[in-house]
Amino acid sequence: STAKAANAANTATEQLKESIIKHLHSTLGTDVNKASHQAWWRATCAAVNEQVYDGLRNTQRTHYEQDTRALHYFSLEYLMGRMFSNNLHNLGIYQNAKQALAELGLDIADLEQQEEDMALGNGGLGRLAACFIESLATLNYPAVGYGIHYENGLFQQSFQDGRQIERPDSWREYGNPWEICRPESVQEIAVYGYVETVFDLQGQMKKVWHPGRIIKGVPWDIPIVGYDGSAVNVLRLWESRASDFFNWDVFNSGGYIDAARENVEAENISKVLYPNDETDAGKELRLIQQYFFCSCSLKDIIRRYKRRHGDDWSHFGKQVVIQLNDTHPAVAIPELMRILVDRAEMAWDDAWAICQQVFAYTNHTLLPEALEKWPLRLFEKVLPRHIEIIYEINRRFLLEQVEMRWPGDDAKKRKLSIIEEGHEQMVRMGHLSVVGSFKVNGVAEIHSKLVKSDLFPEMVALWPDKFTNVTNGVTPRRWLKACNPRLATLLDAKVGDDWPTDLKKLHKLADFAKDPALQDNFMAIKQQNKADLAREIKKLTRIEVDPAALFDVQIKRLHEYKRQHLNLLHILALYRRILQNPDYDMVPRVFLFGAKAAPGYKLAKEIIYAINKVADKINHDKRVKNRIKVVFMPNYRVSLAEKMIPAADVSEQISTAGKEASGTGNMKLALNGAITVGTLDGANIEIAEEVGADNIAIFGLTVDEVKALYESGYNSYDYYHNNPELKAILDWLETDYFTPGKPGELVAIKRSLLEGGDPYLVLADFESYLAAQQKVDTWYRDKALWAEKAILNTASVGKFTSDRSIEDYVERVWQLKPCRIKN
Ligand code: 26W
Repeated sequence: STAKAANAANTATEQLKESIIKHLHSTLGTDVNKASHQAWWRATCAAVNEQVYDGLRNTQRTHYEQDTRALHYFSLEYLMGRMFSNNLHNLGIYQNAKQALAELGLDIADLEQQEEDMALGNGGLGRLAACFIESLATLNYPAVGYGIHYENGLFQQSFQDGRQIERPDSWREYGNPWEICRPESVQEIAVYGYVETVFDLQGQMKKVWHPGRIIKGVPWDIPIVGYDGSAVNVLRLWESRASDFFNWDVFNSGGYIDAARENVEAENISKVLYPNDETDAGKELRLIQQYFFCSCSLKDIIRRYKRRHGDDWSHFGKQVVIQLNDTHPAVAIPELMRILVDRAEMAWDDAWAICQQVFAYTNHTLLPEALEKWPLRLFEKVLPRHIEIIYEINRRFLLEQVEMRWPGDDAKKRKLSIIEEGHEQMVRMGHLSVVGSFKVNGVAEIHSKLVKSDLFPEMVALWPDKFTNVTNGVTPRRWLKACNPRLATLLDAKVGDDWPTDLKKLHKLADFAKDPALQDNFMAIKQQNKADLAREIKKLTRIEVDPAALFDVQIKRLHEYKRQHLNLLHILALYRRILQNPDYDMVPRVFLFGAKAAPGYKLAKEIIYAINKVADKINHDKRVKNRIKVVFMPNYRVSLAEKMIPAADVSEQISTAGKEASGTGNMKLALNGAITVGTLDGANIEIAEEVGADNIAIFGLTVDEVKALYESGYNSYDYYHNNPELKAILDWLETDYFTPGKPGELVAIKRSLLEGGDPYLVLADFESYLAAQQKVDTWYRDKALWAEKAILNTASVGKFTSDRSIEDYVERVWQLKPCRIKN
């Protein structure tokens, strides 16, 4: 039977080879003798797509025949990264493709690098959506992801003299082999205009929306391949276009130039992803983006439903569930109400009952500046009918729920109203989402608790069962099997090759954590991954690092609450100790950063600049004798994360307790054998529970201690004056030591930590952070001890597969059944 298997593999490899050559000729129009890596990559994608499309057709046919209940994931962001190696792995043909390409004289790694990242997201929230749709396909759940087909994804980052420069990301300038345009499923949506009140023949009052503009939505489908012969679902992304029909009268009235201008405006809607992470931009175009894709997607869902059930709405809530990825798509709630009440002429109560069966909402952040609020005037201008519907939702909510529960309590009504009163009235999208949904979840245990206690306590009093937790997860297919093939091969041998779909199996590894043979293998793999990354670092930054040093990694969006500047203060403390004591004994460390700052976030950009300037000084200081290297990797993105994570020894998860909803990078790094230095925040708490206190370096104030400190009146100057080392390094930043001839260039950090009041308690956690780092240094000196801890991290984090998150959603929220795909 091994001979049979080898034969089958040979055939698969031969067939792939033939198909690649066929596509090189007939799809790419080129020849083996002159094809570039780009052409070979495209030909290989086309060959792979033959199998992807078979799975896609089978899946769609099976779902249609069985009329399955399906999940519809609504998200403004999908951070997919590259699709090539994941599609190959999930189809089970990676080794065949590698072999086929080798026989054609090509290295599969060279082809992989040809693909632009699909970076249609900012950070955690967008990457979570990508992991979830992959797990949904793997677990055979009927599901569609809906979003926007941005022409430009998250900006590309480079550094000029240490400062962040942004360039547009035109990821599909030369086309993208993974997407299929579906002109047959175009939708039209309306914005602006006014609402007229009319009476029909029976004297019934009706609202008629006369739109100001019509926009066309063109769907692009990205097939999402499940692992190991399971479903192929779709991610459907909408591109905006000017609607030809509507503009006819503008043309006819001689307004050719005006019509052309309007075309540009319509096409602007899907032009660019807003690069803000955790700050609400509050811009008109952003609201239109949200409405555009929600409306297109709802119409698409309803079209598919009607194909089966016609005008009978009674099964809609049984067939359709919609998950709102944060409040960004919350406008879907009044839009479905509009469709049901105004278009389908349903009674309000019946329509509302359907909405409440259909929507569920995930909260991803508690930061006040990230909670979306729209100025009521703006909302009214863009969506005049929807604001009326929101008023009515709010009126009934305040009357039937709030007044019933707290009679005569106006303060409660003010606090709970979907419309915030004040100098400028605002629409609170969080409130709308909670009122309109049947379930609300946070993304880690602690975060879900805080959603209930701090964000929506009264809503919990009204509807205790509405609130739940689903701890985030990551797909082990991308974040272990594909990105760390050496470790994946070792795991296949040690625990069996079904760990990618049954990640708890990794726990078998724990029995061998003290076994010197396994320790040697495990650490040799880490060493090779570090050598690979060292080469990449050299290529990208010209900086030489020693793969034998400890690799300390902080990769995530740049934000004060994530405290990259706390990491910087640690680096400065070590550097200063070396200058004061040339023989200062420390394990050599390479500090690696990867982070993009929102283009308008001044202090975040100053932190990048400071890290780059300090890096430059330290990396060139002979006295350091390579005990410290600091590298800020440019243009951090999914494909770079895939190179950094397998090479990490230490994972920096150092947010102020209570601020990081979950984190998912923490899970990826631990899975690949990195040891976490972290606060008791987000999923760190659950990671600590899984790996055990000996295998993680926890430091800093807890959520309760943070609250108590704020309440008692936090004064960061106390820490500055009481800790001479801390004072010295903060004062250092004000000199011209790191920016010769330009004193004060790095003062922004010191200012925010002192005059600015240190809102994220960096100085309060400094001492405890340094102690945790000292502990890590001590651990690392004992090779066997470190290996054991690293192995136990990989062995213990099976809980954090996104397959488990999806099963939790299915059980607690979605109530779906898996659907076996028939060939
Ligand atoms: C309106 C502007 C805006 C844009 C994006 C506000 C907020 C966001 C996201 C909610 C930010 C985000 O990505 N949050 C992260 O979500 C991850 C997935 O649940 C969590 O792991 C992170 O802790 C959380 O910061």
